[in-house]
Amino acid sequence: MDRESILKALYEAVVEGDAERARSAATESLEAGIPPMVAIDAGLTAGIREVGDRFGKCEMFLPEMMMAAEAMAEAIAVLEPHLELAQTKKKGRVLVGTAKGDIHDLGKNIVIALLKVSGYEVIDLGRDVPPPVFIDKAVENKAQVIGISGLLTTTLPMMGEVIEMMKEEGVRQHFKVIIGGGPTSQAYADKIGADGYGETAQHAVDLCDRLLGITQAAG
Ligand code: B12
Repeated sequence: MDRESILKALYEAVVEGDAERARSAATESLEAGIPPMVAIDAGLTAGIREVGDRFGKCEMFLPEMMMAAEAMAEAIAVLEPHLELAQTKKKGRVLVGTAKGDIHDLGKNIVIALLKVSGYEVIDLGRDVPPPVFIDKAVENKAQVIGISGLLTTTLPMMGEVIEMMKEEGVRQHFKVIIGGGPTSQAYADKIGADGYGETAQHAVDLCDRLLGITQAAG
């Protein structure tokens, strides 16, 4: 299969919620030399976005969305070990979790995978993370950056709550806070006083580099 057909197969496997096909298409994409991030972005993510659009239009329902998510996760598990380590020297420590009330974690996991291969030590707090846990774990692990992912409009205020709580506890100045995920934006980051917003996993890496003053020469 050529590159376009493989990317299409990844896309279709997610839309159809076919985990087996997703795994085999992921393996084929590796064999064809397609960079794993391209397979994730142009194949899998494109597919899951289509699923989200169809769900939004009531053309797909929750069980189908769950199967699509499972297919995507399975393919990512095949691709992730092949992401190229861009940097060996550790750049810093980042803590990442999904906001309280939100169980979406595919995007968060891609962010974590890319941060790791870009030289960051990452502490994964998982999903549905209450605001105090972000703060306690950041203090405990001496993280420099807290990354909060959120896909639900209803749970967005939880991001602002983390920042407010940090101020109350007098630790705001010790950590940079970055946000990302569907309903977030630079405007929202500004509104809640976050240090940055990233649209993609690559933006998350660029943001951390910028906030920690890391230049290309480092490493
Ligand atoms: C897959 C999915 C699910 C899966 C999640 C599985 C999982 N393990 O994650 C399941 C089926 C469980 C699910 C459940 C629900 N979902 Co849902 N889901 C989606 C879907 C289709 C895709 C999300 C996704 O994974 N995208 C792919 C990833 C790669 O993209 P991403 O998350 O945006 O991440 C990228 C960037 O945003 C960025 N990024 C992400 N995080 C961060 C963090 C930082 C710090 C930075 C810098 C960057 C960054 O980098 C990532 C990689 O590039 C979206 C549709 C959509 N268009 O988003 C709906 C969607 C998010 N879901 C929705 C809804 C309504 C629900 C449910 C409430 C449905 C229900 N009735 O139960 C539940 C919520 C349960 C809960 N409490 O959380 C709505 C949300 C509407 C809204 N605005 O609030 C959406 C938009 C669908 C729709 N069109 O209506 N869902």
